[in-house]
Formats: sequence, C-alpha cells, structure tokens
Amino acid sequence: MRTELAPGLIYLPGFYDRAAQAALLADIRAVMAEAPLFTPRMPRTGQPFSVRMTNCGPLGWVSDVQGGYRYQPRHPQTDQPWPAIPASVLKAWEEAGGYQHPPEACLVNLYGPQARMGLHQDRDEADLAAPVVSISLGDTGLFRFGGTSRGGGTKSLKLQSGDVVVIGGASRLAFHGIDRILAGSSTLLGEPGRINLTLRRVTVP
Ligand code: MD3
Ligand code: FE
Repeated sequence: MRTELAPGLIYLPGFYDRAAQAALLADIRAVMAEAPLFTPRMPRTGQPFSVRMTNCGPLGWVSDVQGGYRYQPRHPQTDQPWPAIPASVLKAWEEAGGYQHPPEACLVNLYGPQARMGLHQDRDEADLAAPVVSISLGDTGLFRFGGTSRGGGTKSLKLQSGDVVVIGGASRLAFHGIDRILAGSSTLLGEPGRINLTLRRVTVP
C-alpha cells in the first residue's frame, strides 16, 4: 500500500516484512558496533537530545555546542569514517524514494521508551529537491506532522516496525516530530524502544 498523506508525504506501511526487518536490524546493529551511538546536544543550550544517534554513509548528521547542526564525514568520538549504508537500507531509497542520485547520509535514531523528538524541520541539507526516506523498526512511534510554518494544524500517525515514509515535494520542509513511543508494541528489538533510519541526500548532485 502507498498512501499520500499530504502533498509529497507518502506512507508505505509494512514495506519491510518481519524477516526483512530482522535482517535490517542485524545490519544496523553492525553499524552501531562500528560507529557507537552518541548523544547529540542542542547548539545554543547544550541540552542533550533524549534520542541517541549514529550514522552510516559518506556523511553523518551531528550536533553539539561547538559546531551546531551539520553533516560531517567522520564520527565525532571515534574520528573514523562512518560505515557504509547497508544494501537492506538502500532498498527503500531505490524502490520508494524515486530520486536518481544515491543518498549520502543515513541517520540512525535510537529512542528509549521515554525518548521523543520535538517538532522541527529538516533543513541542514543543501539538496532540498531530494526526498527524505524514513524506516521505522521496533516499538510504534506516534509521529506528528504539520505544514511548513510552525503555527498551523498537525496530524498524527502511528509509525510501526517495517513502515517506510517518503517525504518530498511540498512536504520536504514540513514540521514533524515524535510525540512518544508505545513501549512493548513490538518484539523486534528484544527490548523496549524504537529505531528510525532516515536516508538523506545532502549535497546538490
Ligand atoms: C517530515 N526523525 O531524524 S522520521 C529526524 O521518527 C526525524 O525518528 C523522526 O525527524 C523519527 O529528523 C521522523 C519521518 C520524517 C523524516 C523527515 C521529515 C518525517 C519528515 C522531513 C520533513 C517532513
Ligand atoms: Fe526530522
């Protein structure tokens, strides 16, 4: 199934079946072993995010007080290049993303049962013509999205393990966030929590 929730915001529930989710999770655990999770901090305040992160691909998104939000080719703690994006992850970009150039970054977000992500826009990418492709694993996340200005109305959607969302076109700069995690809704991770992968094109091709 492929539903357009708003112009450019396409929802593909169950894109990955359970076996594919398990394979994807094994690939992401290998990424996390090589590129350990870190806690990003807000640029001005230094306040930690409740979500821990890592990346794979030529570029990774990081945030700290010293440098602000940015993409960089190396892990902020190990100073090693990010691992490659697994083929299992690239499949969603190729089959659902509909963009002719490869992604450069795959941001991995790990939500514990209490983690959330406030409403924000993704605008650190120079190529805003490319979509963002999101993959959800583990516990269901209560996703909220609105329009391109902070004031307007919002809608909610439960993102379940295996779901893919493609965000492009008129929705590329939409405000969005994760209100809460429904702990215990999935057995995939073997513990409460949720992993979200976002594939991004950063530079203009
Ligand atoms: C709508 N992640 O990493 S993914 C993020 O579930 C982020 O971890 C959320 O927001 C998560 O930046 C949401 C779905 C998503 C991603 C990018 C979007 C929705 C979007 C960009 C514009 C509009
Ligand atoms: Fe985002």
